[in-house]
Amino acid sequence: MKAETLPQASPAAPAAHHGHPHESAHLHVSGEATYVDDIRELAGTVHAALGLSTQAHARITALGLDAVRAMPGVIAVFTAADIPGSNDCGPIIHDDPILADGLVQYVGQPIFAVVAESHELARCAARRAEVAYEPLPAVLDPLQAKQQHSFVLPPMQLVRGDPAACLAAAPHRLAGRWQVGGQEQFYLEGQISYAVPREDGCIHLWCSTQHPTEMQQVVGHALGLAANQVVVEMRRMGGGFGGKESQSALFACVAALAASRLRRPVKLRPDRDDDMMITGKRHDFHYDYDVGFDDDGRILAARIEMTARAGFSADLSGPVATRAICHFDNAYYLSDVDIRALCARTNTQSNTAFRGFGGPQGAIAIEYIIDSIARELGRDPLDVRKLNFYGGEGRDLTPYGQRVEDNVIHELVAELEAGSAYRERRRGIAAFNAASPVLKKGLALTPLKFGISFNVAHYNQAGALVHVYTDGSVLVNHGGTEMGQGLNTKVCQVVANELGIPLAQVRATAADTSKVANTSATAASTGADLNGKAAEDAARRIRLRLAEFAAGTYGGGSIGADAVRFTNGQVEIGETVQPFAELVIRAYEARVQLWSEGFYATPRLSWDLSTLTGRPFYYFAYGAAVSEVLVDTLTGEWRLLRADLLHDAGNSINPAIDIGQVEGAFIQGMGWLTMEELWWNKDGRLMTHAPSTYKIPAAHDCPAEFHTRLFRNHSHEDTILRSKAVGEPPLLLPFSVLLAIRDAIAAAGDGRTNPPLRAPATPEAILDAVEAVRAACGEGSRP
Ligand code: MTE
Ligand code: LUZ
Ligand code: MOS
Repeated sequence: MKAETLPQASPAAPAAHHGHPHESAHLHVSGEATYVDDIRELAGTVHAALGLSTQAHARITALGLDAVRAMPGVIAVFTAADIPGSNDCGPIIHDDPILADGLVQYVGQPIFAVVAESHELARCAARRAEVAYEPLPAVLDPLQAKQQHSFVLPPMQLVRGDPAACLAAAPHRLAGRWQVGGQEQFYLEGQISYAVPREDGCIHLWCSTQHPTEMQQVVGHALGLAANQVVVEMRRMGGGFGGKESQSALFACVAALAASRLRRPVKLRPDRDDDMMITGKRHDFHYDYDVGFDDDGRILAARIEMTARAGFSADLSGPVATRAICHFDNAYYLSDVDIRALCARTNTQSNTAFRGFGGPQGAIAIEYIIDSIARELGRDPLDVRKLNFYGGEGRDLTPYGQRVEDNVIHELVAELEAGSAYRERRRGIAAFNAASPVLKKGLALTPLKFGISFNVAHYNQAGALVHVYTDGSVLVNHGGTEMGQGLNTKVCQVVANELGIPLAQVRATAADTSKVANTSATAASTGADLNGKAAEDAARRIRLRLAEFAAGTYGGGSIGADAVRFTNGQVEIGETVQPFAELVIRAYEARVQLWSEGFYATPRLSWDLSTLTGRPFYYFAYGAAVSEVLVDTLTGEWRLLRADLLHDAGNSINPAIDIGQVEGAFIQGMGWLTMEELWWNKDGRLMTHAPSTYKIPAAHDCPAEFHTRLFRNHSHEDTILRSKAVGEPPLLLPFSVLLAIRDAIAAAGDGRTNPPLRAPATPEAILDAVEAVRAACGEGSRP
């Protein structure tokens, strides 16, 4: 694989804007990194397993647990009746039972928990339950739910201008239906919670979660404890990808319930199959669209209704649908639009956050539409895209009323178009296809614009705690969680940069609700933006105190605190230079406070949920990708031959980590759009619940030619060190893979016929589309 990886920064390199290794890289590769299941178990630890519903929708008429209790090694069985507080772990709307109470709403829903001496014994015992059900009608298809007006939330709608009149007046119209599938988060470390009872009814919980504060709250509510009785600690996750934003809650509550009832440490670690059967995934989306455009392909009006599979409860479906609505525009100015989103209630897992959080599902719809417009008009899709970009007179207002003030999509796409030799390769591919009846190549360039901030304004805050010890070493704690994305590395870089000391002198500790309170989920890509700023604030307070002390002590009365410089581990006070550690010890002796808290709240945000208008995002991140594929039109198999990615991470805090995020998101999004397929049987049982039946991309799916670069940019806003969030936006880059496959399929016909290619574009979907194109173009186009 050819990848332009940046040379790794030496430890002596400046802390910020250099590709320092991930703070735990040496622990990851040696197996020493401690995940929750690696924490040495306390004496008396017992293990829980969950008993799951086998029915999609039913009343429980009898819950026979005697055989479970009778199993050797079983210590206790708990049901909803044992929960002293509220039987609910829903993040926003309280419709998520911890354990089903009389009613089951999907196959896989936990009904009871069994605690035994070992993990294996608990799992075996759980299967001995005899549950009698009275079946109820189950809805397994979101479009059927829509027909029945069965939603978990009221429909949402955003209208601007006069889309109906503009559609009627448009010279060209294109209407259709389309769909993209859901996606399992497939974190390598599954869900896990380990709860330990502490004195006076308190609980200490190690939980693999992106949201320690919410775990603290739901455990408190379930057990009837005050927040100050529950401590949640999270050193690192083996991936979260949104799947541990809210849905770590059920496991946290069950482990804590059992620990508090038994007064013993309890670990709950579902295996992969149970994890996939229980937890929600990315929402699959179903679209009905109607667009009007002119002869060049400029969109004059658009109407879209998006139906998302919410599953049996609301979970985060509301904010996911809102983000989908606010990303239907992607990088394009849409003057007259009608955008609707429906959260369909189905008797399946409750869908939740997944990298992009509805943004990808919103934006891919307009990309599919533009791709269709271009083929309809016989133009290169890139030209139609450029024509519709934000920019120019009066073309910078999003449908939700936020002005696009930091637009770089024109420059970014121009750079990628030239750097990837898009036009030459387009010609080469046309020549290849003319001579190749079975194997067809396809090419696509897709842009992205992604809004950064939680679309719930009050989540956009963070806190941090920085300790400077008397040897000059520094410990930072902040409200964010590490899931492999490099957040701790970046926060350490920020603190080192602020104090002017080598990165090696700064260490980050586990997220801990007893150190920084009332944290937000590490989500919406805001981890570094929020916690970096909070940590910078804390470090700055210490630096200012040190500067004042240094000026007073060494400045001879002539140097102000603001003239004291902190660089390279030294402190310069005019002509006097003190090693940082030396100044620290002197300051300690002078009784200067050497630790501080810090806080940050994102400015300039406003959002009116009733009208879906305001300024929900602090800024936008941009990017674009070119993908080239080779499709076998007889088997539906395909390969990604080359990908060129150009992504805007602002003035990146850590270019090496950010390139890793861009490449990872690209391949993960490619999996979503081309390989990963969720399939429920007619009884509503998810049949793709293990790696044996659910295919995620692997190393060999990376293209042989893989060029990833960061776009040279500075954030327009006062973001942390002028960087931009990078966690989720590049998940939109692989739109180019799907549309390159569609381009190749179109070449199997007359090139002007739009292949009806659904996502995921599995070989079956590809063959269906090839057949449809060939049928539409007549027998003549057969090889
Ligand atoms: N990268 C890794 N390695 N593991 C993850 O679980 N989650 C993604 C992204 N990158 C994830 C990841 C998601 S969904 C989000 S929202 C962001 O990281 C969260 O971290 P950040 O805000 O610190 O970027
Ligand atoms: N909004 C958002 C949210 O944009 N991203 C998120 O991850 C999120 N999570 C919870 C609530 N709103
Ligand atoms: Mo990411 S889906 O916001 O956890």
